Amino acid sequence: MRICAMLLLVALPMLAKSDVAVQAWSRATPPGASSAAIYGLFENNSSREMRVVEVRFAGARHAMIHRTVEDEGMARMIHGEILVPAGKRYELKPGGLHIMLMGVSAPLLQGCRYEFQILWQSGDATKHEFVTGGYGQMVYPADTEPVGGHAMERLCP
Ligand SMILES: [Cu+2]
Repeated sequence: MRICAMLLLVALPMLAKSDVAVQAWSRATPPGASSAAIYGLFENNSSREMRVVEVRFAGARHAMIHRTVEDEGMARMIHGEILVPAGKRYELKPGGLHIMLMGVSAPLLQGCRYEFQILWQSGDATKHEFVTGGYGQMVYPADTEPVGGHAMERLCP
């Protein structure tokens, strides 16, 4: 019991309440796919600029911030940055800025919610969730039918 209380005291300051509301989403991944992308709307409700330093997702080896650019008619990805001005919105969407998940260990399932973490330049670490739409999802999957009968409310591993 004493150990639990101590752990709680240590863990609490690490996950701050986020000043940035994140409505994140992704696509289901086909079996064998090793990468995925997170998109979504970032809304900064604070009076300071918020910059993402790192994204962590337990289901992937590594997460990077990418921007898709058109280069002589070919789409390619370069390093990007998530910088949300104070009081402003910032959107990550297909064909533009995204969080790239590399080394995805298990397929992302349609109609699931997954937890991930953001480390901010301010020093805050915040916890968020993304929801998964279908393979060709282009916008936030508000009305996605869960595959396999499990509810959208289900938190996936
Ligand atoms: Cu990418």
